[in-house]
Amino acid sequence: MRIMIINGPNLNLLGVREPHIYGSTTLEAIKSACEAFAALAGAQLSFHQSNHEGVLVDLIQSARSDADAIIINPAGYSFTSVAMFDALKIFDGPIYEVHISNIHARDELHRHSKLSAAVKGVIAGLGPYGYIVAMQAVLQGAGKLPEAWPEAVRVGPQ
Ligand code: CA2
Repeated sequence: MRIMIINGPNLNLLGVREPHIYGSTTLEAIKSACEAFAALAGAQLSFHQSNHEGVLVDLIQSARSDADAIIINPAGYSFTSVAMFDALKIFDGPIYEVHISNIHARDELHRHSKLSAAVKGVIAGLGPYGYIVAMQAVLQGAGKLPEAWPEAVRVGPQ
């Protein structure tokens, strides 16, 4: 299973600015943890960040040939980007939207993601661990969690 993780604008500053909202974990630390989880779960991972909407659209389009699933934290573009919405709509595989903070508990500007209508699931408010949960959800949904993992994790409630 090839998973592409895409991060939007300003997330390169994670852990450096506004730790009271976004915590003290850097994007590099999130990348390392996602790589460790991918290795454990037997998945392939590519991890990206860009501050540019067009580059993010190109990445989403490239996932059509390079990935089986997308995990995206669109950051500020969540609330504005029709171009990213359109690109996500033409991806065939599962897409999970991740937000480190609970966007539903934020101010009006940060509350309604335009992109959520184009994704399978939204994970918000779990901090950086949300990325790991999203990877687990992708693999569980595809029946690709390792056989050796406990049924409660691999299958969940039936
Ligand atoms: O909680 C999230 O993951 C967000 O997508 C982060 C976005 C925000 O616009 C969304 O409402 C929720 C902002 C990312 C900005 O990242 C910064 C990191 C450090 C310092 C300043 C901004």
